[in-house]
Amino acid sequence: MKRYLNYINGEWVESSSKKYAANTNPATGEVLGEVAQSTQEDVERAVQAAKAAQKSWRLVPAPERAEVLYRVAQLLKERKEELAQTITKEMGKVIEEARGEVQEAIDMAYYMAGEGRRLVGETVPSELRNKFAMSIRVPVGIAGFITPWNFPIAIASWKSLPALVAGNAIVWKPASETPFIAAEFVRVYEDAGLPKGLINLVFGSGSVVGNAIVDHPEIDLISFTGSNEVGKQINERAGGLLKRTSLEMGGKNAVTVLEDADLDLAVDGIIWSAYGTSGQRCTACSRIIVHEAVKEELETKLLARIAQLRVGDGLDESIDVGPVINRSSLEKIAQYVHIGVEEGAKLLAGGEILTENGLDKGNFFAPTLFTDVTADMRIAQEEIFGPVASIIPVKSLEEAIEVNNSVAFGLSSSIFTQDINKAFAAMRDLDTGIVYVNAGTTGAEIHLPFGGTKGTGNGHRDSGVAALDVFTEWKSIYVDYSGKLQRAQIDNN
Ligand code: UN1
Repeated sequence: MKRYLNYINGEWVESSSKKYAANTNPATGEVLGEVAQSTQEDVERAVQAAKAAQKSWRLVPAPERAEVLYRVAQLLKERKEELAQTITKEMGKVIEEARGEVQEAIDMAYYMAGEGRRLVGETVPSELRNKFAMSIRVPVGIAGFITPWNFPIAIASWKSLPALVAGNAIVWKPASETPFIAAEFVRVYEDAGLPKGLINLVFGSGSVVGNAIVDHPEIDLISFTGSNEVGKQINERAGGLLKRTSLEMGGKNAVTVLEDADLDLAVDGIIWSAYGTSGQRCTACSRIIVHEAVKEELETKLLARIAQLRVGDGLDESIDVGPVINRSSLEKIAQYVHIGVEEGAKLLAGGEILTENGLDKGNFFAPTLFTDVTADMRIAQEEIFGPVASIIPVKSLEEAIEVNNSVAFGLSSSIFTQDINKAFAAMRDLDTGIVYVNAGTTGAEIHLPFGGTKGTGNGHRDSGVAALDVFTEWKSIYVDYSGKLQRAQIDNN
C-alpha cells in the first residue's frame, strides 16, 4: 500500500504523531493508500526549514530562480498522464478534465518562469534634481498555503509558482482528500532541483495543521482556497496577527441566456459548466437565468443533453460525470434537492443519489435540473457544490443582471447573446471577477487574474500577474546623488 510522508527540509519524513489516515477513491470506495497525520510540532519544523532556506533564496537572482520553474514545467509535461491518473483516482474528476488540470499547472509554470525575467516594478522621475526613484518587488517571506481538493494541482500551482519565483518559501497543507497529487507535485519540485526547505508539505487536518499554519507568527502570509466558513475563520485568526491573507472562496455562478442567443451554443456552455467536474468547480454554473421567450426551448434542449450524460468512474474515457468527493458532500447535495422541492421549485431531471450498476460503491449524484426557481430561493442563493442547476426565468437583460448580482458571491458569470450592445452592458454590470460572453462560467486561463467580488474573496487574485501582488511587498527606493540635503515637498517649492 502506498504511504505518503511529510516533506520537510528536502526530506520525506514521518509525522511526530506516527499516525496515518486512509485515502480512498470516491468512485470505487477502494483504499488507495495512507498519509501522515501531522502535528503542530511538524509545522514548527517546516517553518524553521522554510526560514533557513528563504534566507539564501531571496538573494538568488529571479531569472535563476525561474530556471527551476522551467524544469518544473518540463517534468509536469513528462508526467502529465501519471499525474492526471492520480487526480482522477483520489478526487474523481473525469480523466480528460484531470489532464486539463495538469495542463493548467504546466501553463502556470512556463508563465511564472517568464516572470522571473520581469518581476516588474517602476522607475519614475523624482521631483528633485539629481535624485533617482524606483519601486521594486521583494519577497514577503514565508507563505502558508491551505489548498482545496477540487483543483488539487492547478490551484497549488497558482500559489506555489509565483511565491517561489518571487523569492518566498512555502509551508503547505493540502486538502485531506487529495494528498497523493500534492506529494507528486512536491516530488516534481524536488526532481527539478528546488533547494531544500523552500517547499514543505505537511499533511493533516485543518483543525490541527491548518490552524498551526495560520497561527504561526513566523508565517507571513496565508493563501487559502476553500469554503467561506473556513476562510472567515482564517481571516479572523490571521487578522489578529496582522498577517496578509489571500482568500478565494465560494461562488454561485450564473449563465444568462437572452432571447437572441444561439441556444445550441448556450446548451453546450451550460452542460459543460454545470455538470463538468460534477459541479464541483468554484466557477461551476449553478443558476441559469433565461429570458422567458426561450425558456421552454432551452429546457427541452437541456433535458435531451442531460439524458445523454454518462455517470461513472472518471478513469473510463467514455464517462462525462464522475463522483462527488465524499459521502457528506453527497448527502449535502441530496439535502439541497429536498430543500428545492420544499421551496416549490420544479424538478426536471435527476435529483437522486445513483446506486445502480455498481455506482453504490462510490458517491454518485444524478445530473440535476430545477426550473421555475425564483432568485431568492435557497437553491438559488447558496453554494451546493454538486451537479445541480436551477433555471430562473426573467423578462429582460436588466432583470437578468439584477438576479445575477443578487447573491452573496461574485466569482464568475456568463451571458449568451448575439447583441453587441447587450454584451457590453453585461460586461460592465455583471458584478463578478470573471465574465464570459458566449461561453460557460468555467475555463479561466492562468495568465489572467482569477478571483471574485463580494463573499468570494477579500480583494486578492490568484494567477495572472496579480498573483505577484500577493507574494511580494513593494519597496520604494530613493537615491540622492546631489551631494546635499534635499527636502522633498519643501526645497522644490
Ligand atoms: C476552481 O474551481 O476553483 O476556470 C478553479 C476554471 C478552471 C479553474 C477552476 N480553470 O474552471
